[in-house]
Amino acid sequence: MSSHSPPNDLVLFHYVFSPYARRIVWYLQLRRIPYAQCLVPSYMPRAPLAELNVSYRRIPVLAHGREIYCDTRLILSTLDKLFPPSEKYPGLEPQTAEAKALTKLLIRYTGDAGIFARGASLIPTNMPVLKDEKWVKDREQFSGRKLTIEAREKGRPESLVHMRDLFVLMEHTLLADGRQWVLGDNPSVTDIEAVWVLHWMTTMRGALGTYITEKEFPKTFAYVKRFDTETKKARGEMEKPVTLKDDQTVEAILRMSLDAAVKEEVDSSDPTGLRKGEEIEMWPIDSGFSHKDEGELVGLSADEMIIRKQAKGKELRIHYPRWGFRIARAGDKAHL
Ligand SMILES: N[C@@H](CCC(=O)N[C@@H](CS)C(=O)NCC(=O)O)C(=O)O
Repeated sequence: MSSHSPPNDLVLFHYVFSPYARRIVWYLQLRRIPYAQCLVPSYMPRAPLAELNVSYRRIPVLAHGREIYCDTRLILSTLDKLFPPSEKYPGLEPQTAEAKALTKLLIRYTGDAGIFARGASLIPTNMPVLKDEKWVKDREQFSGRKLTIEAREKGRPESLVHMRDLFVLMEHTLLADGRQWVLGDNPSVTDIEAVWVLHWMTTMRGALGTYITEKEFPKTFAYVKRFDTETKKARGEMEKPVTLKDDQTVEAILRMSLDAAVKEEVDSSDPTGLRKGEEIEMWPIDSGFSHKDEGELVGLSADEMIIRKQAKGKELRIHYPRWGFRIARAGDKAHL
């Protein structure tokens, strides 16, 4: 294997302090799935993604060969399909119907119901990143809101109260009986959905102030530490990710194949009425919405939309989930 051949054809675009990206890094570690990574800046522009003609601006993004997957929920479900549980790659999927439902609802709660956004508003105002004008401008464009220090300070009490709700949920329900992991004896993807915001908040000095403490939430703080130890142990037991430079990343991805297992099917009963081969635009609804990917619609189901694009004369396919995203005919102003 040359150093430019990503293990398992996987390249993860991320930056190390992205809480969303950690969800994927932990998943790959806990399952011992080797991968390559391309470390990108924490704000735009991101040259290798631009060269690949990917407009989506959020992190992480996962390339599997020339298939580009956006959004952690779609990335996780795709990895589940690509790597069914085996001795080599132990499974993390919840098994019972209740556990599957809990897992889905946890990400709706932490992601869509705003716990992550509350966390972002709790980044202490003395953090260097909030003094970096480029970063602040970038995030204002990303969220569509002004990010002044005064507004952040003013919003802090409300955000702390909302954040506390997550700690109460963990301490007094999911971990109340003293269990090690949400589903019992072993870590699962349900723990990733439960822990990611907790981990981010408890490891960021000053984020929680004196309102949310280890003294009041001992089981929850111990759980986060246990998860951290477990993922570090897993990391030590697997191949280190291969880190590719920007040009190596673009070259490696364009040299790999499209995945023959990806079906180009457009559901004819889809309520949008869109048809295969139409030129469409797709974009996220909640943040990063000014970056739209345009291309030929080749796949549409209740869970996923797929377009075909060209990058440097090569075809690639970009995959978005349906949840939290919008799709429309290119140039159709009616949806704006
Ligand atoms: N729903 C998305 C959210 C991803 C997200 O918001 N990521 C943050 C980083 S943690 C981001 O992209 N921030 C703006 C940026 O890095 O450009 C997912 O599940 O992947």
